[in-house]
Amino acid sequence: MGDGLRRGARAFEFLFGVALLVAASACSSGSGGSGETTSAVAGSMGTTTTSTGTTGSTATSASSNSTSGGGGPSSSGSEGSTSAGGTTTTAAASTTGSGGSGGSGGGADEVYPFPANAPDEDGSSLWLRYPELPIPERLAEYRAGLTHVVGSGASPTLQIAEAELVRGLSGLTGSELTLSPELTGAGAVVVGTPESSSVVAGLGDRLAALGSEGYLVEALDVGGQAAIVVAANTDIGALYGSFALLRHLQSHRGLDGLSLTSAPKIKLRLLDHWDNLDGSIERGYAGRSLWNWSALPGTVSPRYTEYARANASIGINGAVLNNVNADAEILTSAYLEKVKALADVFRPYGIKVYLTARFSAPLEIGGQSTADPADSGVQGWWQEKVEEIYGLIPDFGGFLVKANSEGQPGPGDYGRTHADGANMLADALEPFGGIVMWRAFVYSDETPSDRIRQAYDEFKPLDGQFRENVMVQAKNGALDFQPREPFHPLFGGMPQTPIALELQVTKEYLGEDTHLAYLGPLYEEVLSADTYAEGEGSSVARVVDGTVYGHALSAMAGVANVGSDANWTGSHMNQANWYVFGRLAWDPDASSRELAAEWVRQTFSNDPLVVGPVADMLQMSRQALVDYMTPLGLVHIMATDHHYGPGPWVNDLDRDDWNPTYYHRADADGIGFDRTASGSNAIEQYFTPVRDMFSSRESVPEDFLLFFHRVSWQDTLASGRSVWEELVYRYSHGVDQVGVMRDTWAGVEQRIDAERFGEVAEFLQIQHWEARWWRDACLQYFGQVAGLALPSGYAEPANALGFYQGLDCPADATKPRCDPIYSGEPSPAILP
Ligand code: GCV
Repeated sequence: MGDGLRRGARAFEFLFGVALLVAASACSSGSGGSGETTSAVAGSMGTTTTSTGTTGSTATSASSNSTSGGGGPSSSGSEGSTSAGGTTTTAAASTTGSGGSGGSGGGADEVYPFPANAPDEDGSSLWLRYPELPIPERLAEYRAGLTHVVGSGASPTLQIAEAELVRGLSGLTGSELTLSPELTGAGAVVVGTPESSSVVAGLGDRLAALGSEGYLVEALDVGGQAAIVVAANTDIGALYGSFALLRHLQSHRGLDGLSLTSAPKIKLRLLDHWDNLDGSIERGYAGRSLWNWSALPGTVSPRYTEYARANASIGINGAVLNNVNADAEILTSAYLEKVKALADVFRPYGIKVYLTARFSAPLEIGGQSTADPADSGVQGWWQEKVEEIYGLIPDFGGFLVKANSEGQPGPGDYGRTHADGANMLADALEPFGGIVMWRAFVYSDETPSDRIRQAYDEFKPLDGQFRENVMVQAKNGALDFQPREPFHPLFGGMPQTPIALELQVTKEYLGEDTHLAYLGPLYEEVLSADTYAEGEGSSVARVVDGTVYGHALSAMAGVANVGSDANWTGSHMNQANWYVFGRLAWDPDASSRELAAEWVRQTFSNDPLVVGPVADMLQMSRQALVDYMTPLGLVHIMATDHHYGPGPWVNDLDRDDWNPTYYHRADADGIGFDRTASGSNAIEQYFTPVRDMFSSRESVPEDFLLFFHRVSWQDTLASGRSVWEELVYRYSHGVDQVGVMRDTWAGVEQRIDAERFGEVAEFLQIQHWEARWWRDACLQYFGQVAGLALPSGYAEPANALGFYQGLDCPADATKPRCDPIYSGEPSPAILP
């Protein structure tokens, strides 16, 4: 049982629609249960409705008074309604639970006052905000039921848990709670482990299933007094449990029958920082690196603690500190002292540090004449280096390596395989319990027939050759973090090797800091994809968590989106991607929609008129972006280098497979990359029946059509439209969806603070213009290649193709800002 955010509720909404939900949730009110089930009665304003076609072809509209269900993975109901006049809001029938039972709540049957003059916030508190409850009944319940924290302070981690509970509970109840070693009456919140607390020890066998990181949070009678116990086998489990309790309370859920039990399904839940030693961040859009290398180890910024706290709150337990395009200097003694200073800060939060290892380090900083992994001098150098690291950082996690990819050195430089290289490092780390995460993102120096085949072709034959402490780390798709890609065939493809899933949290290809694209649905789509490696049910999640092939090592890594910006992630909405990554790494079966709502509750408000519309808006955002950037399975048609704007016409880069024209292959006859048996046959890397599904024009999901098939412009799709007409429709629809998102956001004005409201509104405005830019540029280009004009019913592109080809932006790739491509309100792309 995870943290209770299951797809079951979502599937239920999908299958039966909102009308049934109203009845169902009315019946189940108060049960909590294993998921957040929500329903709504249509209100008089601002309700957002979502309906979805095939794999996420979403049509959403902000309507005045309707809520409709509809098919598809992103379908959801709304969470609330408003009374006429909009000064108070009421959740008509909302039943929530977060990992077990815990009473009704989360706004159920509660009236939210309009928050007059909510103080401005800069976003630095993330989702760890603990404002006093605005609902008098719930506040009274909390004040009576949460009176003091009981803890032993037996370790730094327990002290952090206790302090967080005191801080959170004091904030939420608006009264200063104390920490005491003993229960002093009703309403105690007891936190600890069997070693630190006799109350927890009394739970006996009930802790057995929690493992080394799980927790149990329960309302119990302790010596005749009502109490809440946060229990775990380990100190870090108790910290995770404390955050789980706070999440529950931040969502304004009841205390009655509270019972939350959860243990992570994935062992290593890591952030990979692509941070350079000069403070820049590759593909970072949130300012400079958090790590101030020149000031470390002497000056230890308080932000490091805040970073660790935020990660611990969502279960992240590791950080790779530096870029995979690695600088060997990080392994010098001077830098290792700095790394140690960070490791010391992170340790009590359960976070281990890892480093990327530049394969040529023995040559560059070690005085060796080679970096050949078969060379005994090189092996000895790595062994000594690893000993030095563990002398400073006894719980060092290990190395992440990018080798023989995009110009990085690697074992291939010496005629050795990836296994030879990984095993040499693994042998050095093994005595200390460290691991190697060897990246599968490789492509050869020669332009291949089909780049997406390469990782599988290169790694599959090595299956069984890696040491036990090596994981192969694959991106979610075989190309490169595109807005939508089919899952990587290496998931399930290497039975004898644990495969770590690498996701990008920073939005290199998805609008960077400005565009709103909540990545929960993308992650969910990948995790739930069935590889059929061992028959039905062999989802990517089950491969990654090790259950399909029985691996003990399991890992999910997210390329971090954090930096020195006050709001951490470059935009307020990008915080949701950090959050959902951590929560899905803990429980890869959780529902992205429910996690969106969970994040909104903590980050903005529990007002149903904020939670429902904003969670719906988040949920639709990624599909909207796919539609206005790369619909129907198009990939990599972004502009060169910065990857921000459109560049489908680019065809003059050094390598053929860097050119967008290589990927879309559009000409007068048709469009798409044939990866079936008549083309590159990349589909052979998938198991049957996935292979057959992708291979057949009849069964390939239209969202992947142009990824796997080359089709004529006149080819007819399920909608009855031709490929060209469907492209025009999807590009236009995506733009208009951003308009819906803008309007939805406008509906929460004054329900949250003005500062964050304004900043999000400004970015949505930019996104609307730039979605139009993407659409107009791509349709001009593809229309010209195909010799086809726009069908009637659509707005004409605002400019000629040459205008878009001549644009030169952004000037600063870390904060992409083009001159407004348009001004005023973008008109609808699909004409009314
Ligand atoms: C760190 C893509 C990015 C690169 C990145 C690379 C990788 O190519 O554009 O910036 O390099 O992926 O994942 O190694």
